[in-house]
Amino acid sequence: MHVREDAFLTTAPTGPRRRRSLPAAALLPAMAALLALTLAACGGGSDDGGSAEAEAQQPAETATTPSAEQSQTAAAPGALNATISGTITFGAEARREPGVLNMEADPVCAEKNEENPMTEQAFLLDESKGIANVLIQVTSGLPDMEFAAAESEVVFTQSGCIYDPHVLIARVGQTVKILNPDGTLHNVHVFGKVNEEFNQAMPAFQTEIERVFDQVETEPFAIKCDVHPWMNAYGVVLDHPYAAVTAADGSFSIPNLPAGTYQVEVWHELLGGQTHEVTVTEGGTATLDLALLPPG
Ligand SMILES: [Cu+2]
Repeated sequence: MHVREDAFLTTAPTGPRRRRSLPAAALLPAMAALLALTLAACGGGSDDGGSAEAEAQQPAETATTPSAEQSQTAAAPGALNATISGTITFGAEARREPGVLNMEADPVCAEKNEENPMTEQAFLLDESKGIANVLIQVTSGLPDMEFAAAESEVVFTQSGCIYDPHVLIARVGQTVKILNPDGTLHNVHVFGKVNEEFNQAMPAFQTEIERVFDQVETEPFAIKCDVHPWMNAYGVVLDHPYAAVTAADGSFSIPNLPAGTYQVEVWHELLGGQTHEVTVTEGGTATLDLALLPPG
């Protein structure tokens, strides 16, 4: 990671092309083979997540056999209309409620949270045990293609003395706008392992800084505030747009994929990570519903 020294980035950086040793000429047969595998193994998701329940369903229309010509069409990486979506829930029988954060160490933070005390962000369950802040990312299987450009910036806010979002997805080269509207001292300590670690104080008067991550880093790294020990978040840096963080109800959606078979990593800071193979057909939606269990 490095400090952006130029002015505010107004044009969206284009993500780098996927580095892959497979020659382009070999891609079409390979994709056709993947499609054949998809058709042969209806409902072909697999689960290597041990006790977690995994389900990766094919849409009903994949039961019909397309012509060879249609197969060629489906294999073309240009058709970006497949979706992987699902809901991540907490699989244990008993609910676990997040603790209320005690912010008395900083009167500014305490006052901001006086009426609606903030809870831990690590374990937010809705009434159906959907878990927020689970990271879902495609980790392999993407063809050699030009990915959609990143938004010009992603915002990471220190608001009410917590980080928002709790799990940050940034693209390589994308501006990360870090805001401090709290009127108190924060510091942003990013524990990158591939990207350079950095630690920058943001006094009350410093309401905005910008950073850029310059390396792919798919293993979530911690982001902490050394001033307020309850403030923590996680981040990844990707060279493609195929990742999501679950919403308050545990749902997620990764759209605009080409048809294919992908390794999809699901990660939660307390419940760990697991990888699932998901096959999705052109125009189809593959469902990845998981019930995560506490480790051990
Ligand atoms: Cu802070």
